[in-house]
Amino acid sequence: MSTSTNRWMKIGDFLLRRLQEAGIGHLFGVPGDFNLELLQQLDDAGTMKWVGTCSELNASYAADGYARLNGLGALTVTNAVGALSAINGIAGSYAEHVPVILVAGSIPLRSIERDLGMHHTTGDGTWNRFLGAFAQVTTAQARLTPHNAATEIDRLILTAWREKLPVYMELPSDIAYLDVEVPADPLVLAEPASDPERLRSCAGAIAGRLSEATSPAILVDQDVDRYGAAAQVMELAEKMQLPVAVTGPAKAVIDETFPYYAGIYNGKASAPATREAIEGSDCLLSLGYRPIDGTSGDFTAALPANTIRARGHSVDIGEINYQAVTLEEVLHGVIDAAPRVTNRAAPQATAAMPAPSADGSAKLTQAAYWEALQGYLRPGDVLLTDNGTSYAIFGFRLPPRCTVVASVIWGSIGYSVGALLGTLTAAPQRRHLLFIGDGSFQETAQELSTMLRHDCKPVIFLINNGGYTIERGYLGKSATYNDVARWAYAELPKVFRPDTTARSFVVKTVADLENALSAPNDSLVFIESVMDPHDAPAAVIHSSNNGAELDYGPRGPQHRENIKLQPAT
Ligand SMILES: Cc1ncc(C[n+]2csc(CCOP(=O)(O)OP(=O)(O)O)c2C)c(N)n1
Ligand SMILES: [Mg+2]
Repeated sequence: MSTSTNRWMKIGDFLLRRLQEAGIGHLFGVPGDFNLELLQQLDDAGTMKWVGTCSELNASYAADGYARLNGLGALTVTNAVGALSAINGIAGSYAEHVPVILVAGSIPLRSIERDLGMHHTTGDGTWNRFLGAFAQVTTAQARLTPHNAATEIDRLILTAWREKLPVYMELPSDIAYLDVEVPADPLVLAEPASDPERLRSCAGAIAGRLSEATSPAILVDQDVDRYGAAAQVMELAEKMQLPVAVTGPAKAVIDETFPYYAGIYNGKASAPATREAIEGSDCLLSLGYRPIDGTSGDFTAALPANTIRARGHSVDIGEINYQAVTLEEVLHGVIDAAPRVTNRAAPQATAAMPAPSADGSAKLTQAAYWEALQGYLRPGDVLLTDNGTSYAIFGFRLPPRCTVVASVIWGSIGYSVGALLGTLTAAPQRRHLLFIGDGSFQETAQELSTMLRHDCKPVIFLINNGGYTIERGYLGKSATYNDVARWAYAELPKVFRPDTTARSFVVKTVADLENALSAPNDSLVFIESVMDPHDAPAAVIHSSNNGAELDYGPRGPQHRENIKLQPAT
């Protein structure tokens, strides 16, 4: 062990201490007999807070939302039945580059060594199935033992933080109370320093290429947020007067009021000025860009030949691949090496949403809804969205210091409800707004009860349109398979917490909506807006229509007459 002084601690206590030293103040999850002993240690120590959730899936979403604002998140579940319920969320964290630590309280080591069949297993004497399952969707895994715990706990936490990916840790239930020798020093979350020569050459080459170009630009994807590099990107953009576009998953990573902010790049689905800034650039600095259908305008993205590709821990410039460089140090180096530019025009501001003429008594439409919500936003808000017509939030022009939490790549509906519990827990002083459809909400609705239990005060904007409208743009415009049961959504706060002070509204007109929006934020606000199943923002319909072509091909059923929702002509 590298530390000069060691001390003795129980394995479970050491794990909790390390999580806390890594900045994690809350543990989400569901108890079971294989993790109760760890929860008792948490209770006895009284340092970390327990946030029990209704389901492990929701705990995994909550830990993800928490990690997005806090830098790391954690949950604990019981063997297999809990872990496999959480695996969808963990895979989402993997796809979305979010560092989450899953502690699975597992069957005792004794049962493995003596071949004793246990509950919460497949009952066939196999012990490694779930480690194997999680190896597919985490960057590191371990089953703790008394002789590896001190090193494996540190390896997994540090790996999650450095890679910005989830990890899976099995804590067998019969070892949490065993004493082991552990380092006395706190865990330090730090990147290994870059190789000095590689760093100098790489930063010099980037600065050189950017300053030789006539129309250089920067493209930001979500890793810029994960690696905490947004402020540096803005500093570089300001120094060299470079337009900075972001991908959808990186919305709000660059402050949208920043003078060099150039909008959301998404291939041919971008605003023309944004597309020109990126595709017309003669030297593009791409930071973590991952082209998928939703970030490449369905594969119409065309980055310039002279594109520098920087990632968390490596950079590609022309033929040269730089290893042993970290994004933060590279950006520092480029800022230092680059000359200040003072004569380049700032990018054109992207147009704000058109204002529909709203008659207060008129039935609420999607157009009037999103226009009214644009005016509701405040600096510093945390905005969460799920899949569905609520994707319209990507068209918002955001005030300063807002954060957007969404799952554009993984896209598991219901994510945003669990994630909201996580963001509320991580940043209770901020205002949190959830934009969600009825179909998504029905997946994970019960976690609203945990928010009410802990007196959280989010504003929930739920669209009640009787089903999966975004899917109707692919197929089944009026099909019953796209319908959901009509719940009394606005009554749920009362169901989940009978003494609730939540303010609930059922909105049917523009005037109803304006009234609901004037409610103070001193309690949870739940705004259920009833809208037509065939009303959807044009951008959402276009994207669904394109998706159907990609998904089903030229012989698919989407070409039948009136089978999919289409833009009004
Ligand atoms: C776990 C999961 N199941 C199914 C889907 C497919 N899916 C994507 S969007 C969607 C419908 C969302 O409907 P709703 O939340 O009501 O939004 P709307 O478009 O009606 O506003 C479905 C079923 C998914 N993305 N994730
Ligand atoms: Mg819906």
